[in-house]
Amino acid sequence: RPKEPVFMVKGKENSVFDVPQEYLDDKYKPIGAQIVNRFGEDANEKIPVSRISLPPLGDILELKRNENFSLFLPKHRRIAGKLIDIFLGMRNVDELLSCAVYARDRVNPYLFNYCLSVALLHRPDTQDIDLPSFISSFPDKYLDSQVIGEVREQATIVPDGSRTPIEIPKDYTASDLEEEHRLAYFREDLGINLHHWHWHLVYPFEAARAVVDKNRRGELFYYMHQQIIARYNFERLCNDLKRVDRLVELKEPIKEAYFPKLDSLVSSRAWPSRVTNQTLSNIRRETDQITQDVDDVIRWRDRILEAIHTGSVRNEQGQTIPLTENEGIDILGNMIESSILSPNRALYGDMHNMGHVLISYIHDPDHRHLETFGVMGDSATAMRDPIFYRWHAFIDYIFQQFKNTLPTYTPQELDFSGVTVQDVEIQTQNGKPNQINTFWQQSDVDLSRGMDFQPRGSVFVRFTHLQHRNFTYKINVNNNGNGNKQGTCRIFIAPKFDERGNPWTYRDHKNMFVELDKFAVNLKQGKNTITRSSTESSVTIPFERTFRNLDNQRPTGGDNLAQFNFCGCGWPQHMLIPKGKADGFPCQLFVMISDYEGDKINQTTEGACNDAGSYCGIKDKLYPDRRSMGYPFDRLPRQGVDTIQQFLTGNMRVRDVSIQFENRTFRPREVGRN
Ligand code: CUO
Repeated sequence: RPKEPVFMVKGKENSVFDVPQEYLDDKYKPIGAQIVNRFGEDANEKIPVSRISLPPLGDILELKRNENFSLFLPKHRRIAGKLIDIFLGMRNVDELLSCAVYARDRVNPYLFNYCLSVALLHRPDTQDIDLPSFISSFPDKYLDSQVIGEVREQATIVPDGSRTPIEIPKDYTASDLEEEHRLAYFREDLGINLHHWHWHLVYPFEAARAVVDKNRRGELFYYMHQQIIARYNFERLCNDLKRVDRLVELKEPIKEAYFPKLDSLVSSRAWPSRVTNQTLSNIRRETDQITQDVDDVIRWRDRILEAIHTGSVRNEQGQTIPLTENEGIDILGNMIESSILSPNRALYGDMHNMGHVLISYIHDPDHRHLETFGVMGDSATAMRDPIFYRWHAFIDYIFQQFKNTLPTYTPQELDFSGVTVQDVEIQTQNGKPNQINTFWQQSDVDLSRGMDFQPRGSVFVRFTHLQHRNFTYKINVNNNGNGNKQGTCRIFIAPKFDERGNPWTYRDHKNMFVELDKFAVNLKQGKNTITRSSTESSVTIPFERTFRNLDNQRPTGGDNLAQFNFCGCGWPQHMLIPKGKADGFPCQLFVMISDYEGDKINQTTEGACNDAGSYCGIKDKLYPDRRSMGYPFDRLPRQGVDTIQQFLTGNMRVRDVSIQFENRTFRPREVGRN
């Protein structure tokens, strides 16, 4: 049973809450004192919990403590919304603590953790409270169930100080007989799954309006997932697989199988698997209060496509809202996902979310086997499954349909008069120019916060992940204008050839460009040399932040803590660069300096977490770039442009680079150790 700490109190890991007797669950009331004694043995502090008038939890308790919890299920979303409101409604931190302690012992642990996390992210008075890393609260959502068993065994038998890291095998969910398994290192990467969970925590689609309605959140839903598909396709080409097929025939058998080999510590049940060639069915599951036909999804798709091709949507009042060049994509993002900001959920439905639900119940659509949902039903686990990418490729196709209706960018719009990118080079210490080196690396993560065992102490697991050598971009820019200029440097990378080994046409190539970095530059008159390290990327967060789980990993100073929670969102730095190939994978690096006049947002981002803004935005701020997300690759090319070379204006440059993969595993970094 996970222990999901109610609050992480810095330096107070050996503390217990002094819980008022009436807060205890009925079954524990008679033995309340014994419980306190048992868990208080090695406590060095009892944290007082004030008595407040306790809120009725009502139907929040309908989700039993040993069930699984999914935000994609309308019933679960509804009760989550209620619990978040309860937590947000507490008048001060003291009341919140008291309420959380009371709810903790009654409410489903996943539901509790999610709602408290959302509340802590959004309450002004909890900005300095640290959210524990989700992997240390719920390791069962990320790790092979056999490893969890070994962790428990080691924690019980081996004294703290003599424990050695437990190694997670690199290939545990399938063998190479399954060609999709070539991508397991990407799909099952801990950092990627943590990013995805965190993104959806920061951008919930249902909660109080003030929580959901963040700047351009619909557009960011489109762009962050478009980039996931671009990155996945890039990895597929590196592994001799073609781009992912979108899931377009919803009534045909699905050939991709997936056996997650995860056990839920909360339900003590295995996450369901999917065998090959299963077919989606209509869902009738009374306990989950859900009835959903596959045909509904098809109808929603057609209505959404109609809106795209007529250029407007109909809202609930019957008014017509145009899908404009700038805001249309944001409306569509909210409509397709859907979020409570959708202009009309009755008409355009809940397409993307219900796709997750239909797929996640494919093995037991009418609950006759009493099975819960598969990994597609949870944002913490969905990216493990190959079907995730087929579903999101379908979703992205619809967004692209809209983008294809927009006017193309003219050379005048794209250009930055007087500014010429002369050259760009990738430099690695002691390495070949324009070559990026990738390899395997092992790292250790402490799981002890999510496991309830005596005696306490750290238990590390060791996992193997992709990694690359840090490198530097060196960009030579000429500013022939009068005086200094400000620009935004936009760096992308894409494979040079398609899956047949042919050069791309621009129409396809543009969707393959993966954002690597974006940053403001000051250009003095004349020649400029810009150098930028790969570790500064605007899409990633450092390894330590993805896996932050010990206090010594935290940034120092109270001011930084507010940023810290939000900043758990970010693509993991170790996955910035796709795997490449042993004999070098040919790519094209793209650099553009756009005119800051067209990019700028008047705001300060001082003190706010702003280092993973490209996929995550910036906490409590506007999205830090005025252009459409994905610019300049978000639209069809102008007439006459068939290749990336023809697309370029003077302020852009493309350079051939290669990603060289070395099939070697480097020794562990000791993450989270003193
Ligand atoms: Cu992130 Cu489908 O939205 O999982």
